[in-house]
Amino acid sequence: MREIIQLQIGQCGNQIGTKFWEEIAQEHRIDENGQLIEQAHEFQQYLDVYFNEVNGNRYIPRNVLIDLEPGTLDSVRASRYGKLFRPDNFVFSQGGAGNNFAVGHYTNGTEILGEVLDVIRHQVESSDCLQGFQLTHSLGGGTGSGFGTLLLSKLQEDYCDRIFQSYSVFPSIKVSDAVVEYYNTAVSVNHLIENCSQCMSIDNEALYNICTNTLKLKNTCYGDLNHIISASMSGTTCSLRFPGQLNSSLRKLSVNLVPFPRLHFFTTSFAPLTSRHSMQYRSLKISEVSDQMFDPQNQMCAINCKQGRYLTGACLFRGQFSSSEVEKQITQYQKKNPQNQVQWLPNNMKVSQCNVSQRGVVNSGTFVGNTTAINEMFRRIYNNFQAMFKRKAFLHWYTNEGMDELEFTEAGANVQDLISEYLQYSEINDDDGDEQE
Ligand SMILES: Nc1nc2c(ncn2[C@@H]2O[C@H](COP(=O)(O)OP(=O)(O)OP(=O)(O)O)[C@@H](O)[C@H]2O)c(=O)[nH]1
Ligand SMILES: [Mg+2]
Repeated sequence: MREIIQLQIGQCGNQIGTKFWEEIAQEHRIDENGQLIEQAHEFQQYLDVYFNEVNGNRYIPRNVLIDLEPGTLDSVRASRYGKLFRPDNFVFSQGGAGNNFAVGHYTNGTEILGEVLDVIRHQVESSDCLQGFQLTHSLGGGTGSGFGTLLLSKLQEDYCDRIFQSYSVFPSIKVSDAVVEYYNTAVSVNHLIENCSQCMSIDNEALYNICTNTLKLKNTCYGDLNHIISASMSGTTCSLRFPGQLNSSLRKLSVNLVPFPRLHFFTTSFAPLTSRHSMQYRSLKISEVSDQMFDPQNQMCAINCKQGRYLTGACLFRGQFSSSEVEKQITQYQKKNPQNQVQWLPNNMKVSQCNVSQRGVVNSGTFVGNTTAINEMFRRIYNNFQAMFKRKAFLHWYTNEGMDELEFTEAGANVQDLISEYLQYSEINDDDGDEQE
């Protein structure tokens, strides 16, 4: 089979990673002890993409849970699905990275690197035909960002022909309190540009806005944000876990979505959005699902997609839709919004369908978009990074750990280049492309 190994790193990475496993275990009818609660071909045909079968009847996640402090992993172990994970796959140390990329990447992180690589190697060796790695982490703290990118670069050395997909949580001043988060983020993005094949960019700023403006929640907490993230992760991984032709592997997803190697940062959206404690009482029509999927307010990056163009996109509908209806919706959307598509990539939006519904909703949709509008999120990161860096504020915390100031300069320049590249493709229209030939 085509196995995926999931790596969850740091507090955020472990919290969203654990929610993801809860969600997909339920979709595949696996209980918290790893036993099947309902047997049916449609639920279990591709179980071995994410789960290892042990003793013939137990299914356990193929993942590694990593942190530089024990607290979050203790909570995962104590949670309802804690027993599902293989105890040997928890790797942690003491002390944490204290919101400092350099500690996760250059000092404390290096101490557990060998052990983590051993656990991963064991997983790789017991795989039949590994397709790649899926990483969950935040970019604002020290462990998910620093150790996460250290691990990515080591894995790239050993498994360079595999696909590396990350679910990376970008910081927002609305939900965090560390001043240096934009430093950690910019230096991490520098690595993600080079070492990641596809980055599902999850922006806490957008999630916070969804919770307060759309869902009208008071006192939004991480549980509320993570509920939305896990719904979208279930959606974006659906084509890998259930039968279907389109985007059925990480590699196909990359080939369909990444027209230029550096431009692999995607925004996702999910419809219908619901809060943790509410249910969707009404089943949405396909036109409603598709309208919501393309609505800027449903995007998980704080950007306005109407201000950019889609280079590529993948729409996945789940529920009881006919495939002709599904195709029609997307063709209509593209015809109505030509200014938001690049015209020089024909057939750039792929549509797929899965009959197994997402938990709690009959009909739903997930959209993964590669839009030039994402430059807006990178501009926010760059501006916040640069405001501190030009004054060298807080820099000593990083250089004291052996990090070179030059890495900051390079990271800033690389993020700036990325912004320019997105803007460049946003501006090319059809005629320009033809004239150059
Ligand atoms: N959406 C979401 N964001 C989170 C969560 N936990 C932390 N964050 C965000 O992640 C960033 C902080 O990173 P953490 O994941 O706590 O840090 P870490 O990777 O454990 O690294 P250190 O604790 O610094 O060693 C901030 O931007 C937080 O807002 C979570 O459960 N969900
Ligand atoms: Mg932490």
